[in-house]
Amino acid sequence: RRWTAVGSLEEGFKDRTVLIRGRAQTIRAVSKNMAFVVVRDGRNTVQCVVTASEGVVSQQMVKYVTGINRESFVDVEGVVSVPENPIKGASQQVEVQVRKIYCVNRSLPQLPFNIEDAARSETDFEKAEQDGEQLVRVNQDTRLNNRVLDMRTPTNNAIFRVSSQVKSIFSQFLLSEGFVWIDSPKLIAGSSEGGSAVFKLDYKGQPACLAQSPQLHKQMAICGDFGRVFEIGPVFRAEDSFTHRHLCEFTGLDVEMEIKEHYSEVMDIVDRFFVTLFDTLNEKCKKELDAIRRQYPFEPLKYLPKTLKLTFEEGVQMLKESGVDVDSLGDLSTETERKLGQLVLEKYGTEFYILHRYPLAVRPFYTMPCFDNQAYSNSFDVFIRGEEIISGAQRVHEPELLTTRARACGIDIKTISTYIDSFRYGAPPHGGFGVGLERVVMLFCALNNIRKTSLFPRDPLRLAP
Ligand code: ATP
Ligand code: AMO
Repeated sequence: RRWTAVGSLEEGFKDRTVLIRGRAQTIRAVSKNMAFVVVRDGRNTVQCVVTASEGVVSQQMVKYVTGINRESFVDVEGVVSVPENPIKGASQQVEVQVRKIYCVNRSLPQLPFNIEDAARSETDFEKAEQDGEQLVRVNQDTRLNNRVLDMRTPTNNAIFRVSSQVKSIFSQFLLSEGFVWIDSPKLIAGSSEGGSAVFKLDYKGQPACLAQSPQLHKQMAICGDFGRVFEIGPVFRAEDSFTHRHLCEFTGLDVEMEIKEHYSEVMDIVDRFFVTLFDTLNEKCKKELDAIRRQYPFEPLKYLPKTLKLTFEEGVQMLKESGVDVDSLGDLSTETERKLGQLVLEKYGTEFYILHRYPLAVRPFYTMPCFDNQAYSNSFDVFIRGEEIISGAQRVHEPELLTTRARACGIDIKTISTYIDSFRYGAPPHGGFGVGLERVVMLFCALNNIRKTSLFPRDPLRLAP
């Protein structure tokens, strides 16, 4: 039997008999002789009309159709027709005049929420209010508690297709630049980043933790002479507070590479990768971005063909000139980062930029101090719409300095001794960076919460589904 995808149904199919499979999104009885079923297949929907007519469709069949539960899987055989008026509530502008319909698998009669309700935009709510109509709002917890249903909205379908593209473009770009795709362990003896945000566990009687990043092992792969490596993998952070941009588990896109002369070689990869990423997403994911925009409107990201680089000192200067009080050797708060994002946009016309030469005191122990001024470091953060998506740096490749720096940052040397030892047989100068996948998708699409771009988000209160 030949199956037709709902998304391909168009006027050219007029009078053809087609067989489609999808979910019964809505079922509406008009009379005992007529019912409408909107069938959804992925992101696309088509209106199917069931009309009782002698010898073709019985009244009994119309009754059967009205008894199908929403979200059940159905097979529909019917003839394509083109109505005179535009069809509201379906993506395809043709109808299917049903000849046969089978329920392949039933959904429960009561849904936690309707897919159309979960797919509404603010504009829909405003319009309904003007029309004196009452629409149902589906809150985030209800959605996340029933994530499988929530995934069925066109917006969510599109978000995770964009996310898939980001990983694909990332790996293709790096492979073409001679990087080797590695996998590092997630069960490790000591914390990777330091600090308290680490999940501790028992490893057959030994204390262990879940990797806070592939940091130590990606650097060890460089000591093993791979030259340039990258990884796509889970990153665990025992965050203990709620924000719109922190998860307890996220997907890290990590890069590490030998440096010949300067950490700008690493920033050059960031620049070229992200310009390629944004260009490709805008070109290849047009449909997905439009679908996301229909529910959550956003302006396309403003970026330059060559990424803007500012030093931390220049950033601090811009903030001070605009009247913001900042510590020139401290970290930037979330709010100050946002403010700087606005200032950069006004002055340089970009919402994507690199801020480098951070104060050493606010960076992890493995960060290389600046050669000309030890108060600063060969490090950088990268921002989209005023929020951080990347941290990166040149690393300390000299074992004695690395030990001193780790001790100074309060790290128990015993737990990272194999890491430090790997620098004792000659290590090349190197650097790299880590990107948070969920943040990139969230900020590229100007979404307001990282839980929207994580398929099954993990936060301090959520471990299921
Ligand atoms: P990274 O870990 O790469 O630095 P980040 O976005 O968590 O990424 P931080 O440097 O840790 O950035 O923090 C930047 C700012 O974000 C902090 O000054 C603080 O205001 C805020 N912040 C960080 N972590 C949390 C958290 N768990 N809860 C609330 N706010 C946080
Ligand atoms: P950092 O800790 O800055 O650096 O993490 C890198 C990037 O990961 C993302 N990120 C997060 N995303 C979601 N939830 C979180 N809790 C979270 N924390 C961080 C951000 C951040 O920019 N080893 C270094 C990278 C390196 O230097 O190579 C590191 O992990 O987008």
